[in-house]
Amino acid sequence: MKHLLFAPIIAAITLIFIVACSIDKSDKVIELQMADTDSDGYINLYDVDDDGDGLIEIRGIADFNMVRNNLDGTGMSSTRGQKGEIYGCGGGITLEGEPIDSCHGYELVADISLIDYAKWQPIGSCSANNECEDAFNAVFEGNGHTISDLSINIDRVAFGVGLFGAISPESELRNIHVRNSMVVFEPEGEPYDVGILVGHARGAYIEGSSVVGGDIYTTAFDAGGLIGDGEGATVTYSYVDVGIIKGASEVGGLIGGGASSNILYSCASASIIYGKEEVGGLVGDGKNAMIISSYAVGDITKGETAVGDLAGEDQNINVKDSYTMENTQEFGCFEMISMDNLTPNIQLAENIR
Ligand SMILES: [Ca+2]
Ligand SMILES: [Ca+2]
Ligand SMILES: [Ca+2]
Repeated sequence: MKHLLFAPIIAAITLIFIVACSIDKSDKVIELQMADTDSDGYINLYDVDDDGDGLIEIRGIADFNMVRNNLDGTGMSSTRGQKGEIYGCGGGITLEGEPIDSCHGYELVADISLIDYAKWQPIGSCSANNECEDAFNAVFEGNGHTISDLSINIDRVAFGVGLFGAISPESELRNIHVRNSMVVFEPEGEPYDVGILVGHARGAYIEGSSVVGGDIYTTAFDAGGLIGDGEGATVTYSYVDVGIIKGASEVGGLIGGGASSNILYSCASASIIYGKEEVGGLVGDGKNAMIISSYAVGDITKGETAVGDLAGEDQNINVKDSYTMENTQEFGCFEMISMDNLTPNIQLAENIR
């Protein structure tokens, strides 16, 4: 019975501790907001780029939605097509010691769930297959954070469908991890360019990113787990581990239309990839592509003509140290890349860029 005497005391101490912690926590938040981390004269509360690296911090879904308003990443805008807030853009220095005095993109500082968006509107678009004035045209650094529960269902013809619809050749997407996606895009007509991370990414650069868990059902040409149309794009250290990828033609695990693309240290795994023509485990159309140390996991491709476990169309393709593995059950891409001890060779990637 003696311990009962202590119960109210313990409860009181616990309560005091909880209250003290919450005061301490909110004090810390205020302290952080009042600080000027990059010493540029703007306290963090008003600085859109606290760390001064030229990338605007994205702290949650509201911020992420604003990316579509300023596709050049020069400011944080709540109005479509306007530059928006630029207070504190930059403030730090580049690796070369040059001062950074403007913003050129965004960076995630938290994981984001899109669970409340039953029909996500892709960021950036093309008005026709290759007319992409409204493409995202900046850097998006994911800092290893996840964007989960992406759901896209579009019933009109569009060009560029994905988390990002279309990105420009000058764009870079880095270290973004997309989890648990469903992309349905089956309109009447001739739609193009569907990928879970990005629909249209001709000539762009994508590094250290992944798509895990998800399906694509589309009647579009150029459909891929990571990128729909990645002609001339460079993809490094990225992987896809998904279920079904169904497209019209040029359908691939990593990239659908990947003519002249550079694929390095990357991997794709799907339960099935199918389309009519140019269907590949890694890339659908791999004409003139360069594939180095990259993999497709599984014997999973189905189509009528130009079907391959690694590449569908493989005219003039340049493949080094890349292969397919017929065991989707035992190993996914992440395990494959880990097992193979792929030493990150950023130097090589930068040379290619
Ligand atoms: Ca500052
Ligand atoms: Ca920043
Ligand atoms: Ca700043």
